[in-house]
Amino acid sequence: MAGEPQADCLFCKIVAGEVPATVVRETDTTVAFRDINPQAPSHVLVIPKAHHRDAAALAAEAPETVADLLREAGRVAADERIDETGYRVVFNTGSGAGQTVFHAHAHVLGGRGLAWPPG
Ligand code: DGP
Repeated sequence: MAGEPQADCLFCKIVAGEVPATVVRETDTTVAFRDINPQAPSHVLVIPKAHHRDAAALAAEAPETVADLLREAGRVAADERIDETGYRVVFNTGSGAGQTVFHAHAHVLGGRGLAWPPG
């Protein structure tokens, strides 16, 4: 069922505390933790605690949580002090776009120049 924890999902295991992560923020509906393979000096993932396979599924299945996620992305940026220089919020959606973990997550990236268009 949409939103239920999935036994084979890495990010559900991080939410459950079964896989360690460096958590920087947490709310009733979201967790933010440092990416294990940072692509910028500041690289934090913000995820819904409930399992949804990608951003589009999250928006369809739990639209109120999209607002929570984006609010937390902004708070992460402020905490990381990348809000004044500029930062990027990225939802890789589908394997062709680089999604490797199929539990919705926003990448919050900053602390260096960010080229456009992205690769
Ligand atoms: P994506 O490729 O968009 O699905 O992003 C998945 C991100 O998850 C990727 O940047 C690396 C990160 N990641 C993968 N495994 C772990 C892990 O065990 N811990 C943490 N903190 N991040 C992970």
